[in-house]
Amino acid sequence: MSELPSPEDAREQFLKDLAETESAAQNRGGLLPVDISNLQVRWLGKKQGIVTGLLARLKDVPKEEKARFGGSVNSLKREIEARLEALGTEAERRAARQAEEARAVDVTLPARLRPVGRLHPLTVVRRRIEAAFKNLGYEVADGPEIETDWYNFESLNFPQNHPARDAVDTFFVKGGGPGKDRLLLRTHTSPVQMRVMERKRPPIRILSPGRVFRKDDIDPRHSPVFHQVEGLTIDEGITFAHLRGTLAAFARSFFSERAEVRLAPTFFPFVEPGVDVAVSCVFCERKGCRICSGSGWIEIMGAGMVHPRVLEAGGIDPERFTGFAFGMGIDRITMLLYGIPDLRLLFENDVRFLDRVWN
Ligand code: 2NL
Repeated sequence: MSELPSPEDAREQFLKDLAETESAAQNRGGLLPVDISNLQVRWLGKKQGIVTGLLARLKDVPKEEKARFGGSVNSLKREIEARLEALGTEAERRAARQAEEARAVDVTLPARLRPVGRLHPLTVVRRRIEAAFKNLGYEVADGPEIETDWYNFESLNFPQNHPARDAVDTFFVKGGGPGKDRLLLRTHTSPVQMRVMERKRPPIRILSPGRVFRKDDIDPRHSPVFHQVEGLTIDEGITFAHLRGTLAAFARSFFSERAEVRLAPTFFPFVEPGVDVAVSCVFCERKGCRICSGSGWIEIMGAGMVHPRVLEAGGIDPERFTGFAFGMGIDRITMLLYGIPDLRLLFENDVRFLDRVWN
């Protein structure tokens, strides 16, 4: 207690303390509430406050000085309270203004650029295929990825013992019924076309792009998830010539004005006859190169005249109507067009791959 100053010295000290606090606060724009509360604790605090200490010493002051000493300390206390009160109000306002300014938007700042996404190469190719067929009058149709055995196999004339029906090739899903009602992940998009046949009378011209599933081990050319586009045309008087003309028109619009198609007989359960479709190599114009393995031709799809039993399963009279269908793998065509060496790049979603410009 003995180190306490006289009320007069205390007043000088307070003014000095205040001046120092103010000058320290200058680079923050002035006194803030925290400075005021620090001063309050230092000078008026109940435990360590200097003025509080002076008041406590009143009892030790000789009788004849008590009145003068007490008066001085009290007036010092009121002066400090008044100063801190006024400065406190100012500090509160200053703090509120600073918070407001911190929230304000600086319209002169450059905009934060959002990274721009791109279309996936499979999307680019699918849309180009769709565009080519839309020009020929086709409409895009959609359907479920979980299908029944009926729509995926039975109605499409796949025999009971066809290898595609084997659990080795197909993902079966729990919860379906027995036989035709068994549930599975579609192995091609043909079921979409079966469903269209059921509800729509010819003429039918549809395209069914989509994700399909086979139980394959993953390697540079295989994936359990891949993509397909199938197409279907049904009307009175549709012949194999329409099939050939349509696929040739597609090849010219999708690959090159000079592209030619070559058909070779093959077997698919849902068509008769069936053909493998090759396009003249767009890279070497049939001279033979690395991409077409020197043959000048690239196999891009399968096709054929819709089997009468498939028309019948779709509720369409095969005596009156005929049709053709085709199917191609989007992934393979995408890899071919862009020189993508590994199918897995299409599914891993590595931004260094996706950020390339695909068009
Ligand atoms: C291929 C072969 C093909 C079909 C798909 C089809 C669909 C119906 C009826 C008849 Cl609803 N056929 N689709 C026909 C022949 C071949 O695809 O290699 N796809 C990647």
